Amino acid sequence: MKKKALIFGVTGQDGSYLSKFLLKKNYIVYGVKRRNSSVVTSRLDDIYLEPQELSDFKMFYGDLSDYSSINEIIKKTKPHEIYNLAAQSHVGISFDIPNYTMDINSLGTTRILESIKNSKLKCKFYQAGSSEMFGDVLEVPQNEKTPFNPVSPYAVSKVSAHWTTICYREAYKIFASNGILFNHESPLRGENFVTRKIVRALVRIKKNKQKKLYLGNLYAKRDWGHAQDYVEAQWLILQAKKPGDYVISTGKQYSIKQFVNKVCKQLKINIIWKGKGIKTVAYFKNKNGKKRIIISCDKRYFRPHDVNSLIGDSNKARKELKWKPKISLNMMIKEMIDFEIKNLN
Ligand code: NAP
Ligand code: G4F
Repeated sequence: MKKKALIFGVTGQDGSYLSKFLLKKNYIVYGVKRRNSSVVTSRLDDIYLEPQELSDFKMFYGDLSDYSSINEIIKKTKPHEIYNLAAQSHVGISFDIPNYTMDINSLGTTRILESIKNSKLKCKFYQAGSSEMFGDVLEVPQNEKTPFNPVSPYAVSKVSAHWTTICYREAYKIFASNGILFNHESPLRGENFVTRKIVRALVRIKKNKQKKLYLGNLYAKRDWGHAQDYVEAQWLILQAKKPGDYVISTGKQYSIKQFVNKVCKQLKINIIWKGKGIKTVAYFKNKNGKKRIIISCDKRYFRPHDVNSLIGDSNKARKELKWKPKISLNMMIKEMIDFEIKNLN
């Protein structure tokens, strides 16, 4: 009998990679999408095929704000594994919509766990936790024992979901595990996250389709991996003998400025940085020696409180789950550049 997986947040970056990963492993995959005014299934175009009865990938409408939809879908599908990837996942925007972020990310997780508890299903649960929970970090590098110190509504909502997952594991003996994933990117990353925004803009600047790129804090450092490697970790976490919590990271960190330099190097754009803080700019020098500014900072992209430095220690996952990242940052940047060039308009 085929295993059945249910994915909340299937239309997002990770949802799309995880669906394809699980289909390759011969699972039946049920995805939950929320109602939007426009169609948002482009990341799933290659697997979301009609008629649904003949496909191992099936879609349901549901919303993490709506307990009855969650409960109905779980009752109907009786999955062996549930992946909760659904979230208001933008940290900067969580300062603008804090109540919504808390409702979906924190209470949404409680709603799924309540439904699992009430259904009495023997089903495993994965919660998409985040390195952002470490916030103003209290230890370097960060591992499963590092205390959380969240500094955004997003991070607070994820800390709440993390502890709720542990609470249901211990109180009701549900196989419920937390991934504590550091930043992971891909060509399918949302356009308003910094890596995709940078790659897309620099490709467009190179091809004379855009004049300038505006960014926020260039000095923040992140530990960036590839979403394809990280969804494998999500699956491995649910294949472990016992439920638990796992940090997933590469163990290397770069600043936003260093990321820009790496992209420019691959695109053969010569840039010269000048200035400090919000006054930092990057010049592009053309063949005739003429200079023009192609990158500036804009107040709009700074956060009320930013996380300055994240770097993970994923030794537990490497040892217990035999997981390790396979795709390097440079390989990922190349893939992201190729994708933008192919889809240039
Ligand atoms: P993403 O691309 O933003 O995808 C989020 C998904 O959640 C989308 O499918 C979105 O649907 C769905 N969603 C949002 N609100 C919903 C609601 N009210 N009801 C049901 N679904 C809803 O995020 P991602 O990068 O794939 O990340 C997946 C998960 O991992 C998120 O929980 C994120 O917070 C967490 N995480 C991500 C990273 C990372 O670096 N990518 C690191 C650590 C943790 P629409 O398509 O309709 O918007
Ligand atoms: O790409 P970002 O928006 O990702 P952030 O805030 O690290 O959050 C992502 O990773 C988390 C894991 O740690 C996830 F939980 C979360 O769901 C999301 O996937 O920003 C990265 C850094 C920040 O320091 C930000 O201030 O880049 C800085 N930045 C500078 N300029 C910018 C920009 N971020 C964005 N989005 N846009 C800018 O123009």
